[in-house]
Parts: sequence; structure tokens; C-alpha cells
Amino acid sequence: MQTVLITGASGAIGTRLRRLLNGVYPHLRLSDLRTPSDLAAGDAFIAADLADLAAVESVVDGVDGIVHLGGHSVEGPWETVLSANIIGCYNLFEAARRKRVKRIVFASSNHAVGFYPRARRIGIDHHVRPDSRYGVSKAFGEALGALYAFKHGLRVTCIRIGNFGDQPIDRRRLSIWIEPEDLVQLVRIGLEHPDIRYEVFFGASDNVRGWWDNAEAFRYGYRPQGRSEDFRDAALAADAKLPPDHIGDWFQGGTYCSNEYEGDEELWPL
Ligand code: 15L
Repeated sequence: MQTVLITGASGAIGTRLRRLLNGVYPHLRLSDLRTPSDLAAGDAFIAADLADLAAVESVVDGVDGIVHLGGHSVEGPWETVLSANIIGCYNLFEAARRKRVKRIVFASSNHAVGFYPRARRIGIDHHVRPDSRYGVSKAFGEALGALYAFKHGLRVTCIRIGNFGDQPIDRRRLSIWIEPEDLVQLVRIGLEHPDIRYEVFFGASDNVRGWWDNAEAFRYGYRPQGRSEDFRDAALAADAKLPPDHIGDWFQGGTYCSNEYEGDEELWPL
């Protein structure tokens, strides 16, 4: 990897990752709709709208690998999700194919499988169960990644990111938290490991309360260092202040599940 592009470079994850990846590859290229507020002299930044295929083609021209963080990062109206995460994701993969980019690491989300109960341990062989339009867009991105990997030969890694940050912020996040350095490990496996063709990993640190079997990531050498239990007391104290949400508390996706919920509780556990 000589030149690596980070889309969504102005977002919370993008801002952190570009600092941690600085110096790892000879050239980092950054892109987003908005210019990062902390852009340094010498940073290679190109503003682009993912919904504009021609603009995306010029952003990906000449890069070897892409970390695709761009798009809408929470639940939203269909038009927003459609433009940023469905059309935008398609444009990114299609532009990468046309410009012969070798690898893509796609920031998927736990919300692609949010409708599994917390009582179930799941692996990547479980069907997707999106908990939101946003989760559907992440399942779409994973499917698109498989198409471009198996049909067009790109090497694609999808990381179902749990909750990214310096520490887990509540009970649910004790199960799905990932510290920034652990996400960097997974991204680097996706960009560098010689055996990657198409893989899906769970983006989680070493969480004893975890719900996910991350055997594939471990097989590629992932060794998470973050331990959510180190922050248990603060996370549980913060959790005690949250409003009651028996639907959100039942499912892995939390409030993404209880939001707009009209399902049949008599069918639980699912
Ligand atoms: C996500 O996918 C979102 O991008 C982030 O904002 C959080 O909501 C996270 O999931 C989560 O589940 O905590």
C-alpha cells in the first residue's frame, strides 16, 4: 500500500484513524464533504460528495487502498440514507473498480445485525437482521463488497463496528465497544494481509460481555488490547441514568431497535 484514501475523514472515526495511520503508509489521502477542522499543511484533502460518481472517481484515482468511512453514520430519513449510504457506497465501489484500486475496507456496523437478542451469540454466518434503514444500508454495503470481491477481484474487508471511542459509555457499549487502536489493527489487516479476499469482521475490543464470535478476525491475527470491563463502574453508573427501554434492552441494536418499533413482543425471544 503506497497511497491509502480515507473517506469520511472529517468524522469522529475518520479524525482519529487518520492520526493513528499517519506515517503507516507513504501517502494518506483524505476526503469528505466538509474540510476537516484540524487539517494540517501537507495533508492531502479532496472534498467530494459520494453521490457524485465523477467526483468519487477523481478522488480514488491513483490510490491502492480505501478505508471507506464516509456516509451517514446513524439512522436517518430514507432519502438521506439512500443518497449517502446506498448510492454513495455503490459509487465508491464502482469508482474503485474503474480506477483499479486493490483493496477496500468498508465501515459496516453492528446495526446490520441489531435485531438479534442480546442473549444470542452470533457469528458472521448468521443472516443479517438490520435494525434501521441505516442498518439496511450497511448490509447493502457488505453485499456490494462481496459482489466487487468475487466478480471484480477487489479485496474487501467489512468491519461491523460496534461503538468506537476511548471508553464504553453504557451497559450496551460494554458488550460492543472498540478502542481506536483495535480498529486500526482490523483496518490494517484489511489493507495488508495477503490472504484477504472478502471477509466480515466484528469491530469489537476484548469485551467479556461481548455477543459476537470474532473467530475470523482472530484467524487473521487480530489481538484486541482494549478491555471494556476496565471501565465497568463508570459505564454502569451512566447506564443507570438512561430512560427505561425494554425493547432496546432486549436486542443488540438498543435504541435503533426500539425506535419506530411496531413488532410483536409475543414472538420474543427471536
Ligand atoms: C453505529 O453504527 C453508529 O455509527 C454510532 O453512532 C453508534 O450509534 C454505534 O453504532 C452504536 O451502536 O453504539
